[in-house]
Amino acid sequence: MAKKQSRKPTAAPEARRLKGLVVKNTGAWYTVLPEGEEPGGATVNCKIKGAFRLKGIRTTNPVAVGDIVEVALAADGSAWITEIEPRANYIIRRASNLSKEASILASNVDQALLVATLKHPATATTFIDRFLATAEAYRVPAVVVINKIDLLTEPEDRELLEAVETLYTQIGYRVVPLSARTGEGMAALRELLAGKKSLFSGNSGVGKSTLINELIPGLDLRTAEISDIHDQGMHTTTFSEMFPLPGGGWIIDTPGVRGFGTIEMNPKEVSHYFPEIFKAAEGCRYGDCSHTIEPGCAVLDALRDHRIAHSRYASYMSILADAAPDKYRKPF
Ligand SMILES: Nc1nc2c(ncn2[C@@H]2O[C@H](COP(=O)(O)OP(=O)(O)OP(=O)(O)O)[C@@H](O)[C@H]2O)c(=O)[nH]1
Ligand SMILES: [Mg+2]
Ligand SMILES: [Zn+2]
Repeated sequence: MAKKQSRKPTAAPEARRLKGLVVKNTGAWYTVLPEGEEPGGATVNCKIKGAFRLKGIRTTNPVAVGDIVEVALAADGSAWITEIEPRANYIIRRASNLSKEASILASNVDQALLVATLKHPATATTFIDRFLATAEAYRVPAVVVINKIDLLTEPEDRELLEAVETLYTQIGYRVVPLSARTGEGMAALRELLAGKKSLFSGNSGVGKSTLINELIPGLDLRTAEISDIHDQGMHTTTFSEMFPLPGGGWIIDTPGVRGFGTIEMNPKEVSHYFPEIFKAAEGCRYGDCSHTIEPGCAVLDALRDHRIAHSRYASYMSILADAAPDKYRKPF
């Protein structure tokens, strides 16, 4: 006897799934650009479900701008990130040297640009070096952008700019001095960014959002004058967001940061993230030389001969002291 085909009860609507790129992180929710959608096209706002953890590190944002994620769309219109694809790379920053909490600035980037200024505000060299060392640790190519060169009107300002340029260029970093205000140097920046996914990071008030407004016509990111009293930015940008560049490529604007606590590093590794110190260390008498007090230390020799800059060595010591506070002391 033929079995009578019973009609299936209407199943609860299956959650639809999609894959996409996280282009914005407000802390409360994430904006995802679905695969196949043009950059700048329609996006989906998502929450997260489940525990996403990086091995051994507590992060304030388990999902980061730049992540490729899987999203489940429910019938009621809500959307959840359910999975993150393995990241090609990422950059993490600890809120401070003592803090255990870290945040992922962005993932899957081609390069990380540190936007610095020599005046209004003046970026500390330790801040630059901590950023560069972190980028080295994550093998993300880093570039030093020096904005607001229109303010460098005094001869001694120009000398400082030249010294900073020479210092970082000699180590092997690309340095791009420019002014978002006058447009000087902007062509070099455009060339550097074309077709790439670039993270913009730096202190508050250095002009990250202003630069991005210049690069993307029609974009009107909020910017703000720096405080006269403290000569510091006002923390105008409050979340990370990725914008498509006309002609291809992406830029990630991030909130300005005060300090740059490096990720926990093994004290033995710290010198690996200072290319010129690492290179000089080949000549040290002892293989496990910490370059602090050892006899026959080629790094200390180079420091004495000014082949290694004091500011860089001070930054090295400061990260080393973070890595092993009971063994090493901060230089300042
Ligand atoms: N003189 C001069 N001022 C600039 C230049 N670029 C930006 N500024 C000014 O610097 C101030 C801060 O710029 P923002 O773009 O808000 O800085 P930001 O880095 O995005 O700051 P946060 O979002 O707080 O991290 C604004 O008043 C800008 O007009 C420049 O090249 N020259
Ligand atoms: Mg900003
Ligand atoms: Zn040494």
